[in-house]
Amino acid sequence: MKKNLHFIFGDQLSHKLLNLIHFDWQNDVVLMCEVKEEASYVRHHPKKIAFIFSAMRHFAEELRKKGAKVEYVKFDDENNLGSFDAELEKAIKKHNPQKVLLTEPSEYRVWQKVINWQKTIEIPFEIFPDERFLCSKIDFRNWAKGKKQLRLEFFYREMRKKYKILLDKKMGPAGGKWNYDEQNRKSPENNIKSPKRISHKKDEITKEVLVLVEKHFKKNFGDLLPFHFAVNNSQAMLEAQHFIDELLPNFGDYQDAMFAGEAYLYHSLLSSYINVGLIDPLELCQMAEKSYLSGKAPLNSVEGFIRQILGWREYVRGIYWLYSPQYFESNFFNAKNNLPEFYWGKKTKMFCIEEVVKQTKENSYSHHIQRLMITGNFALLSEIDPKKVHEWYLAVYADAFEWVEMPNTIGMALHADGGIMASKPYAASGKYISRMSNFCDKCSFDPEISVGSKACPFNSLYWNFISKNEDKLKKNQRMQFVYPTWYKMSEEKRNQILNQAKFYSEQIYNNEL
Ligand code: FAD
Ligand code: DLZ
Ligand code: SF4
Repeated sequence: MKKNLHFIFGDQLSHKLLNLIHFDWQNDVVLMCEVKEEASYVRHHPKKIAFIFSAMRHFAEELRKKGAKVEYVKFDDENNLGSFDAELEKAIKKHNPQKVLLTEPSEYRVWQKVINWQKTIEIPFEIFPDERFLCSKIDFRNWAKGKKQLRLEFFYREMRKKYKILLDKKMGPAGGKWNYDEQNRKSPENNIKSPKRISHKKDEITKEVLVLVEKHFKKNFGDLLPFHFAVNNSQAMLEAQHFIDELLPNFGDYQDAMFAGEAYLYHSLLSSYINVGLIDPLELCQMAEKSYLSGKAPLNSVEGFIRQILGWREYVRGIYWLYSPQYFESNFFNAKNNLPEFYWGKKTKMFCIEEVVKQTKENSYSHHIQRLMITGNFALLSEIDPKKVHEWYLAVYADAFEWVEMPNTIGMALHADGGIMASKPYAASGKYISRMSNFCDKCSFDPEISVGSKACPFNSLYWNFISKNEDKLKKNQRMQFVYPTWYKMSEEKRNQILNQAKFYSEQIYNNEL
């Protein structure tokens, strides 16, 4: 009896993969490999590499326990050839399979490899859709067809109906509204303190991986230790249940809040687990819905959480595949600056940036509003080249895979796609940051001041951005109140602000801010 070879990538750690459903437990072989090419296409945070390698090794063990033969190539194996191409070729030579089976990779880069294998390798490939995603690429394309604007809200409503999540008896939205976002913008309170998070005991597999990562990746930005990540499905589900029971009730209220020293607030920290396959996104939405139906969590929290997963997560994946590869080149504002060194931990006087970068370095995590309104907003206002910003986000976060990171960075944070994803740029001055966080209380700059030595850099950079991009933004309906405010200022004031922005831009360029 001839065998098949199943190639499983590092973000496909799910027993529900369609190719595994076709697995012949008597004969077939699984190939998994830790390769230099994947571990270094950007300088990934050490925690991210440790998490992925440990989760891969645990998944391989689970498959072995179920009776599968697994060809697992460790990063420091002597004969590791360093790339998917070479390891696949080696495994084919060794096992002489009838066919190679795999689930479509999540990223365009790896998809190009698969296309190339089909052309150059003589044995047949069978490629399965990735059904962990709740909207297929074709369904998204069909939804997008003929639409002038691809707005999340309408896509999200379709997804709620398709999966019958949070619907009333008449198939309308539970509680009468589809979206409770306006209830999810509470400012932080002074004594905010979120519940303690679950930490997992490190087993021998994780300990071995930590030694390996320390040896090979210690020059990458980020702290390897302490390492708290779940590395298998049962640990990840413990975290999911803990989130649903202890944190979800407050998730909505504090979704947009930022607080110094509180990196996680009421966010779930589940993105990395969902993205690599340790948690099934639909199951998680159903757990959240159950919590609402049993009266444990309020609707604004549950709807807000489900919208992120059933809505945003699927929507950004749809956008990524609809517009790849041209999306990679988007640069609507023609931004060309380098990423300042303080994104890599060099000291800055701006407390908000310093705090978010510090949390990122320590945890390989930062919550959505910090990614969008602090590091993302600053990159937008200071005209940093989208490719450089994209590489930073892809490197530093444990949940970063290009299909989800790129639309969020290029589209949502930088508006570099010219408005495919967001109807207006998420540009904001220091006043927004002051309202949604306690960062400004700890900063030497003042969010109320735009000119002078105490002026918050976000303020003048914001108006500079508005002024410079007037031709691109003035006609935007959602910016209609911005330009009258700018022109209501005296010419002298406007010039002072623009000079201040010039001063700060030079400081940023010289890494002096
Ligand atoms: P929660 O706030 O608890 O949200 C619940 C879940 O919803 C998340 O686990 C995630 O699966 C999903 N979700 C929420 N927002 C989004 C979104 N905008 N897009 C897709 N899924 C979403 N998310 C990633 O998974 N990987 C990335 O590389 C990534 N890069 C980002 C870059 C930028 C510039 C921005 C603005 C956002 C990015 N996001 C990314 C989206 C979001 O910030 C993270 O999903 C979220 O912070 C993860 O933390 P959490 O699990 O605690 O999320
Ligand atoms: C992110 C990552 C890293 C750091 N290393 C590996 C690896 O060595 N082997 C592997 O199979 N996957 C790795 N990954 C995740 C892959 O980049 C991910 O599977 C692809 O992005 C799929 O498109
Ligand atoms: Fe950031 Fe400005 Fe507030 Fe300082 S004053 S924390 S730079 S927004």
